[in-house]
Amino acid sequence: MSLGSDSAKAERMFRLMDGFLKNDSISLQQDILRHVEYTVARSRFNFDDFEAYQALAHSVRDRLIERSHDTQLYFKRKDPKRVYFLSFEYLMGRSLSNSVINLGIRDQYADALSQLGFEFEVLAEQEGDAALGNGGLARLSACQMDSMATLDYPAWGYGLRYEYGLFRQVILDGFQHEQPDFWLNFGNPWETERVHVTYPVKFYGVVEEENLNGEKCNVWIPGEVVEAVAYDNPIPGYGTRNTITLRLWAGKPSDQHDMEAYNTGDYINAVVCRQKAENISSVLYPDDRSFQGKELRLKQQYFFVSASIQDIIRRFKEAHSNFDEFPEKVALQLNDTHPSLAIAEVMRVLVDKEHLGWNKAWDIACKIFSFTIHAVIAEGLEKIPVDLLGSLLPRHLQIIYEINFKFVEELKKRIGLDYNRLSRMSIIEEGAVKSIRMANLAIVCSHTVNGVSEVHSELLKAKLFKDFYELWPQKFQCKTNGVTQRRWIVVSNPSLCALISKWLGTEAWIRDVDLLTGLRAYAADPDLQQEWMMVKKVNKMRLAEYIEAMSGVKVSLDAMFDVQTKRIHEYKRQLLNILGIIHRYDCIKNMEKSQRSKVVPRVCIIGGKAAPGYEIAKKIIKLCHAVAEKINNDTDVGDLLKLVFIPDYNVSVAELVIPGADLSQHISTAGHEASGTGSMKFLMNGCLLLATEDGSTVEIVEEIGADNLFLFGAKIHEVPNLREEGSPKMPLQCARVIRMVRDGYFGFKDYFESLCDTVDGGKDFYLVGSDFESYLEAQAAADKAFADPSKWTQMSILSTAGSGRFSSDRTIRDYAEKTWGIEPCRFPSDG
Ligand code: B1H
Repeated sequence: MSLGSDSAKAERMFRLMDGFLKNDSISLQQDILRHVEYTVARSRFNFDDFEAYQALAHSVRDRLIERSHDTQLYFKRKDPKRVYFLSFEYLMGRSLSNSVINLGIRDQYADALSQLGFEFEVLAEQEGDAALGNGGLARLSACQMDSMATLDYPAWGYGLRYEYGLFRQVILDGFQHEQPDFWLNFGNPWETERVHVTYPVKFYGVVEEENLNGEKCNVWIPGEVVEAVAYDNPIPGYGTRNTITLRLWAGKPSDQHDMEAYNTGDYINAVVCRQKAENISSVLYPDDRSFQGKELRLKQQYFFVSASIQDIIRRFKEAHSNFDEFPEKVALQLNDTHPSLAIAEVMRVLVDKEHLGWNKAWDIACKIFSFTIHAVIAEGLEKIPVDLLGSLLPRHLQIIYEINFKFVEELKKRIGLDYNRLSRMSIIEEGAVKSIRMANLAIVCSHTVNGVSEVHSELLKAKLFKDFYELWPQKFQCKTNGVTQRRWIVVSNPSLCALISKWLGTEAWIRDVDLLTGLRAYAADPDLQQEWMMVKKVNKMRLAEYIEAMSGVKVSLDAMFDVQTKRIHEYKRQLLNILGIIHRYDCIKNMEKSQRSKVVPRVCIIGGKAAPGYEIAKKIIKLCHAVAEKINNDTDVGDLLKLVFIPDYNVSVAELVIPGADLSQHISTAGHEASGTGSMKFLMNGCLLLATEDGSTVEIVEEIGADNLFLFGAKIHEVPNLREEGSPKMPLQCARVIRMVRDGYFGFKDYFESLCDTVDGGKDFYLVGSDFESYLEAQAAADKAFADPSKWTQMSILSTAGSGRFSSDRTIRDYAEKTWGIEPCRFPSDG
């Protein structure tokens, strides 16, 4: 039965459904027990915390499903233009707390649970992390989904349902080891498998020309077919009934897979082959830096793109028969180049299947795609070897050649026969390995191309894509990243959330984050400062307990908690941080005892994963542990300095660490961090930043003023010259700490040699040596400010107050208005 067209009936159904699930305490308790008994299949008289969590999650899920049905039905009736967000990665973390907060029934659930003898917080801890992504890019997708739902945009997220998420990091003897993250082991209560939403995805084979009613057309005869099955994950908005969907695709064997094999008697082999289909979505690639022309990766990309495009076109066709209307109803956002095969796929469907003709199809494609670039350097851009693409997707290769041919012809008319420029701009890169430049493909087809911070967007125009910018200046935009205050304040820092609402006299900032500026008026108020410090203390206590449980190190709450948590990369310069810590240790050791009382005690916290094949990054982790071992066991230094490495940093660990940080470091070599989003989360939580003027930090400075954070280091434009100068800039202090490492002061002398070489081996590519002095000065300034609690707290309040611009609500509104051309479509109820 479809209600789409009969509005009176639909209204009635909405009203009836509203009554299905009640949110009073007794109903919630009954609901949870019902799920214990019938869903989890445990006796309601005997179940543990994990089973209680499962029942609770299913009870919440019911409410999410109801809302998501209402939302979809409403969208269907209104038929607004929708945006489809294509991302290869999502770091959703846990869903329970976020869901009940967005549904507005957290307190009701907490109350119901306590009546049953359970604590909400304890059950929430039972949930594992959904880690279907690597780092910033993936968490950004998750934050943006939250904003799209909250702002009532008719949006869908599409991605891959990896069975193994990002590896678990285990530290043994200070070395990183990777373990598989089979996150679906105990089931995933949030997702719904849509067995009826499946699409065949084809691979390999040949393209044949056929005659269709007197016209030539290309027919792709595939060599392999895999079925894509949809798994829907509800994304509830805050303060609205709207609940949108993140649809993730999983591979399933197709009945068309290889029917012949069954008939030839090789039954066992045929079954084994079928099983292979599931491998496509089995594992996330754990490297967020180097792309490799791997077949499985390309298969994953096409698999997810093809299923998504089929789904989008099916939905369009349900309500429309004329593809001229496609751009009025569909916007497709490419989150980096990873999904950019979608361009060739849309062309293939429109030309080969819908027989629209090339020009018309291209005209449509150019109106629907927009493209976000997250890369900073040319080496970070994806290139797919032509041979690989040709064998896996022969028709797509033809289409890309055709797009390129037409583009280059057009280009010649515009710029003449400047062969250097033509070859730079071509989608095809000639050379030892002939490849497809996916970014060029995406730029040529997209109506809008954006960077993720102001400096990054400028850099794209001035360097990476200068040729394209000169050709199409109107295409280039800036969409500075943002993070959701729902996850990063309301969920993860409830005490700060309550304090902010108390002083602002409203909770409206949770949907309208600009209201946070209202805190500025009270930044010097001693009462607020007192309460603010208390909140920080409570969060530090929570973090200290976690640190002790994880590493056995007891830390003092009076010390400054100085945090650097993010993926481990040379450009992010965790090495600079560790060398700075060695310097601090060295200074304390060589200090007159009487001077030590002036030292501001520090707990240095580092956390993050290194890509499994990234040797230098793994050595940085080991160095951190080796230095920690030395310092933490030095009773002479005691609480003046501690260093801890937090293992397996992920979204839920971040939720614990960020609220407890006093200071956080964002110290990439200038010009290397496209944006950085961790800094925004720390900023919202009143943590002071120690940072280089890179990525979005430049805009953070504009919002909170240079006086409220600790800046240091070379500026972007100075970096090339400094690189030329090389190691003569190495200051004595840096040479000394490197010497200590080289001499085996922390053990593992030989092992650390190549790591030291990166700094004093003559290149110092990431300018660890040349920024060292300025880094120490910034650290000294942080110490001085921390010694004055009132000043520090004022800076902390001003950090939170100035963080509004870095909400993903702002980013998403900007995309919706300036890029996608979509409008809110809010289900008519109070939420
Ligand atoms: C960012 C990536 C990335 N930039 C390749 N590029 C990947 C590249 O699996 N892969 O192949 C995965 C991720 N991620 C980050 O995006 C930037 O480094 C950050 O500066 C930025 O804040 C973030 C979000 O825009």
